[in-house]
Amino acid sequence: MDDIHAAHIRACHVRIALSPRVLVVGILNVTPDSFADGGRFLEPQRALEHFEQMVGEGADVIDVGAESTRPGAEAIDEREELRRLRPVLEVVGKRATVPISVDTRKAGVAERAIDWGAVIVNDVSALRHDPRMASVVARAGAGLVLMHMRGTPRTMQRYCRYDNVVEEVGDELGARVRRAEAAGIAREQMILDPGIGFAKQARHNLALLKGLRSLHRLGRPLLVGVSNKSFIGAVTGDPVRRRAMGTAAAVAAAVLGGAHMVRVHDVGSMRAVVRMSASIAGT
Ligand code: HH2
Repeated sequence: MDDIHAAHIRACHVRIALSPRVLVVGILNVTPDSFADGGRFLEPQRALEHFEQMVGEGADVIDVGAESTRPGAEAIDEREELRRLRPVLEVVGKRATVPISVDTRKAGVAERAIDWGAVIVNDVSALRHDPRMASVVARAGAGLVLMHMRGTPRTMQRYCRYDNVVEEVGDELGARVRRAEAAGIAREQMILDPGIGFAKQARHNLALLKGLRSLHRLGRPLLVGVSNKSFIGAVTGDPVRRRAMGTAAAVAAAVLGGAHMVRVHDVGSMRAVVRMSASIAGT
């Protein structure tokens, strides 16, 4: 990696972490099987069009993922993950006007994605999956999303036992922050995420949204991903294609609860929800 790219990476994620605005992270899933948009953007041309559309709609960051992490999902190997990411990241990576994050648990994928232009690694395993991930992130100086989960996407729903979910998620995230720090990653690089839908039942997700502000004790920006998730269907009875209104309410709750970034599929609509709820929160 050259010095200019390294400086660009640092500048991007520092700017993100210090932003006074609530940021909208647009989701781009180049997968055949994601729960909400699987198969829609697997074809590179369609993925690139969707990328540009989200930029046009005001996305502040775009999170590109090639492996579904929905409950029960089977893992894919590194070659396949890179095969899906490459045609998108090679085109937009260094030319995009917004920072790109890569949603991966694999160090080899993160490394290539950073070479192609990603500035943030969104690791839903919070460094538990790949022992090499911490050194890749530390060396690149990239941003790092540490998300709360127990087990793996395939097994996580076996581990939904909590006495006090808000406190336990906070404590477990705190432990991941310390682990990352011990591996040479600066706190300034980290963004924390309570992992809505990961090793949680609907009532845990609702409690986390209600109690979100208490995670400010960890001292890092909070990213929250509620978009179209099944806890919304559990409350409203809506199938995944009809969860826009439930998503809007959950995004508003996250913003009013102190989220710094929200991860959404529909950038255009949710940007308005973020602006409105952030204006109310700021008054
Ligand atoms: N949710 C999903 C995937 N990655 N990363 C973070 N940091 N936070 C989240 O809440 C989160 C995430 C699941 O959503 P999606 O990417 O739409 O689905 P799939 O995993 O099926 O591709």
